[in-house]
Amino acid sequence: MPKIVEGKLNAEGKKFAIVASRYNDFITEKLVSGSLDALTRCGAKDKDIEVFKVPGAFEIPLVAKRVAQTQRFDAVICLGAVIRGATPHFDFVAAEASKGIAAVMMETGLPVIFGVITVDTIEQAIERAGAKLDNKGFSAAMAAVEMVNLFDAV
Ligand code: INI
Repeated sequence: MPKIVEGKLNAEGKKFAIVASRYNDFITEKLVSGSLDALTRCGAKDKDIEVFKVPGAFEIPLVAKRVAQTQRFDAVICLGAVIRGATPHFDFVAAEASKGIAAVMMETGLPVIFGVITVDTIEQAIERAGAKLDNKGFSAAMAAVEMVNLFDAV
């Protein structure tokens, strides 16, 4: 039987940064709420969670990098909403956000979670900002908690 190593879902005593874009804030505020719900349900305390607001998804990677470099956090959760219908430069914003967030994770060695919704329509965005597990902010935070615990176990 191989040894299987995976992260528990325990956020007690861990510190989390959320980097959230204000663009499409009717969606991103729901993602932030979903993340906070997941973190507190897993045992994180308010004092151990900080939310950093950026203008749009394009700005997320730079602030995520700066936040990660402070070494004050165990994980960074990036939240945003890029909607093709409302975005002539959708492909640029979505690509830079995803590439940039991945680069920050690899450069800093910290779990940096991709909780950016990239969709064609506002309706799809609303679906992915729904309640509990349908909420991308909730699942992104759960991924952050799992990764932090996995790091402790490796
Ligand atoms: N930023 C988003 O987060 N989502 C979008 O859908 C979006 N649209 O529609 O353009 C968007 N644009 C702003 C962009 O992220 C930057 O903030 C802006 O270009 C300044 O650098």
